[in-house]
Amino acid sequence: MTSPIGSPKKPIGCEMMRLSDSQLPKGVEAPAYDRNAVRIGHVHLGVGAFHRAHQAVYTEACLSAGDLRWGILGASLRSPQVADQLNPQQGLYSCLVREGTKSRASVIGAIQNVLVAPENPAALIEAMADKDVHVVTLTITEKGYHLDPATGALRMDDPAIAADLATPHAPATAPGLLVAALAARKAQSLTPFTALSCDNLPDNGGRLKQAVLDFARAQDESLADWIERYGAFPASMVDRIVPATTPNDLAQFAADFGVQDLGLVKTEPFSQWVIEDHFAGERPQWELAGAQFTDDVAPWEMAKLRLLNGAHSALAYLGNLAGYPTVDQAMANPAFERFVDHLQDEAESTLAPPPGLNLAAYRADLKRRFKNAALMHKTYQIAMDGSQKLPQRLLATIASRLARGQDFACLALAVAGWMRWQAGLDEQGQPYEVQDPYAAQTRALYQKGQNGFEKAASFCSLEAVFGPDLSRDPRFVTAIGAALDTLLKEGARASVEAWVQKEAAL
Ligand code: CS2
Repeated sequence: MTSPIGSPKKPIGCEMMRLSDSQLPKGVEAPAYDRNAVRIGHVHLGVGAFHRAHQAVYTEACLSAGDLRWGILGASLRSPQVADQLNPQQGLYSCLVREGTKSRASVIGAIQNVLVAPENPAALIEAMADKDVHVVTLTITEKGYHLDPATGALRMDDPAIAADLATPHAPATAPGLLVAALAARKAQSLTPFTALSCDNLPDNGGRLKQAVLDFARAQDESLADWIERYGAFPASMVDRIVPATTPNDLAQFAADFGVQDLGLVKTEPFSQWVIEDHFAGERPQWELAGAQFTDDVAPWEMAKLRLLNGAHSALAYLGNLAGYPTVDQAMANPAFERFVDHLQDEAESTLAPPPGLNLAAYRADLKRRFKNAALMHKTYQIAMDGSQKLPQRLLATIASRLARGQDFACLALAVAGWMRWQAGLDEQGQPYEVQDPYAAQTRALYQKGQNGFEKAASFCSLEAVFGPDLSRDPRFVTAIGAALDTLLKEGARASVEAWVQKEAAL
């Protein structure tokens, strides 16, 4: 259904019914297949908004096409929030696709049930060890892999991993849960499931494989050998902008459609999934919803991380500091739009796009997507976990440019924006929370040094983020120092505007 996004038509009473099989929003596309006949064939770890607007929508297309083997069992690895939202709605939720004044909702039925792993890890392990489950997808965010950024190996000294190794039957981490389920499959003489990472990381399949094999090897060599031989960890590139659902979104949906949907997700029309064609067994026909299967995901992933996510992180730090709460608001300042163009020029020069990827068209599309005001995508949301995001989004691009002797002025200002963000105080002196696993360390690093150069030098010593090469490269440290110094003296908006003016005068 297409309807203009209007103001609430009626106040929301507490008597409003929850979305359910018998209480569907009027005029909205809903599952036409028999949900009672659906079997669980796909487990997903990290059943947040992104999964619900992305992989679950692809799986929904398979169910709608009549292949009822692929119902999803969702799992939350931390909080019961999503289970509380979806289970009372029999797993149903609406996916609201918004652009400009247009909005189209559909009810997704692919998720059958949501488990909360910490409440009952054994139930989740048992579910993943079921013979009908062939695919486990994951969106556990960058930090969910517990890998050492320098060596790429599983961090055995990480407290969560150490705890799981001590109690392998009640694991809490994704590697621990996957290995326990794979061990249970081996014990039943089943084949492994395919473990498919859907996180924004280069070589996400390789990273997941490393985490799982390292964990398994620490426990049982023969189990690790079996996983290595028969398992599959395809890489994948996922792309869809899915801002966190807000209380306003929920209220607006209830007013527009007359039902309360606490599992609502909002997203954009664009969606892409490029998957390495390497599976251990059967898989859903996700191509029915447009997924692309390929031998080599890496160039797709690199283009997306450096062009989309790199620009996103730049807009998050510089835009938020400049006083723009959302991406589209930052993009409405022509200087920020121009700055993003230049940052993407710097990034594009480091890419070797795969056949089928037209970078000019992709970038034009990105501009439109970033300007989608209906999404209200918060810069603060994107700013989270920067220490985990910076390496693949901005730093690898800088390393490539340095290796060719090229400058990286825009990328440098973006990295300086991240450093400035770690202060936890905006340019008006208002505090905000820096949500990042390294927040305590980066705050301390920010306090060191009197000016931008000294502060940048102190940050660059953080090898877990910058890696040994950039950390010690004076060209890098000096360029970031100069950018941070300008940022501290002029502020984010003036720094971006001045940079654009200087560039235009060249
Ligand atoms: C964003 C991504 O929050 C972030 O870090 O850059 O979630 C981005 O919206 C997606 O990768 C788009 O596919």
